[in-house]
Amino acid sequence: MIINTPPVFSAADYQYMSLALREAAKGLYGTSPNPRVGCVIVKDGNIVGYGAHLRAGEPHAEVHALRMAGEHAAGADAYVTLEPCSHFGRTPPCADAVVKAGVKRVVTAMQDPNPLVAGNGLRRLAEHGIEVASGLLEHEAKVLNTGFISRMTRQRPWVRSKIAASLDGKTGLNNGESKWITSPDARQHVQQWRAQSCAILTGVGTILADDPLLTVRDIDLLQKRHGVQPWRIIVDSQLRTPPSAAILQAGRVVIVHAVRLPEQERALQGAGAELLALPGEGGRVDLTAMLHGLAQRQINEVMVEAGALLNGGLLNAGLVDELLLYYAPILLGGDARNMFAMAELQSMQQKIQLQTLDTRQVGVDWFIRAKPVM
Ligand code: AOF
Ligand code: ZN
Repeated sequence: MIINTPPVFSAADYQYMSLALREAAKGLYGTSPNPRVGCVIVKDGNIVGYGAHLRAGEPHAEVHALRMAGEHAAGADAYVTLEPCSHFGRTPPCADAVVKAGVKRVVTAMQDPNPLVAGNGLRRLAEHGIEVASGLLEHEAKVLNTGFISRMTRQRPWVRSKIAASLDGKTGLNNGESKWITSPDARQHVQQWRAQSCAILTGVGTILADDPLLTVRDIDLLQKRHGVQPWRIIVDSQLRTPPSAAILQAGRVVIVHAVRLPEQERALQGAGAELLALPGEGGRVDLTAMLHGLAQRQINEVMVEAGALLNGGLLNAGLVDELLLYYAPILLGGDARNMFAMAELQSMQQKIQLQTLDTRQVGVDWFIRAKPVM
């Protein structure tokens, strides 16, 4: 079997896979719940076809590329950022289409973590005498599909907590005032994270304090999402969300609660919300169960835009995969309004270690992307 031996790739292989990854990135905002996948087909050193998966239910990347290549696909090399699928989903198996087109060699960046595929696609190609190699620019392909991989392998979405704070780590004033700490540039940056998320997660405290919409406002980004707003998920153990809350107006809202209050539940459903009852310890929502519930709803990537309580709860439970921190060059002082509700540490050994993934200036603000080291 060729699949697990590390093959040696040529410089041309790297080049074509890079192009396939650029194709895949076209699906950054629009393929959910499917992965972002790109494909490039090369015959005698010429690119004869390319394509990306753009929307669930529509053709996969390989199908677009094969259609463009037509008869030139026979004897060609295909570069795909994900193992071609072998199952009937909303669309028929790509592996069969690749075989039928007479492709000679298939290079993939990564295996499909979907248990319905998981190596079967590559195996099917190899069984038909197609030369198969996997693992080229695998890291880049995985980064593009962190959320999909997380849902398939951990049965929970990838969780990014976004927090805007002053340089002394305060998210607002004690009197509740919190608009606007960071600059319009930072807020535009945030729009891109929102736009690539399947859901925005917040707490009822934020709803009561700010009455936010948590929608994608950027028209171009919303268009790339086919006009579909991300789900908005509200953690609201005691069902305190008012049915008049602005967030309910745009639809696609799930309220996750712990108590049962039939009348309030009916009022919120009447206002368009879906309800998910997940009672946990101390009358609070079980956050781990909630993330599993979101994965069951095919949510790959979650962005948390919440206050210290929910951010702290998720962090303490080890459920935050990434922090997106925006620091404004201001100082706010005070001794409340921290970024995370966390118990006072007794020793430095209890600290939460972060691994920095990215630092950059965004307008006048600083952006730090970091990963808690578990
Ligand atoms: C590929 N190429 O471009 C994509 C793949 O419901 P369907 O038919 O769209 O199938 C979705 C599954 O197919 C998805 O969970 C993943 O395993 C795979 N996605 N496969 O060969 C593509 N988007
Ligand atoms: Zn497919």
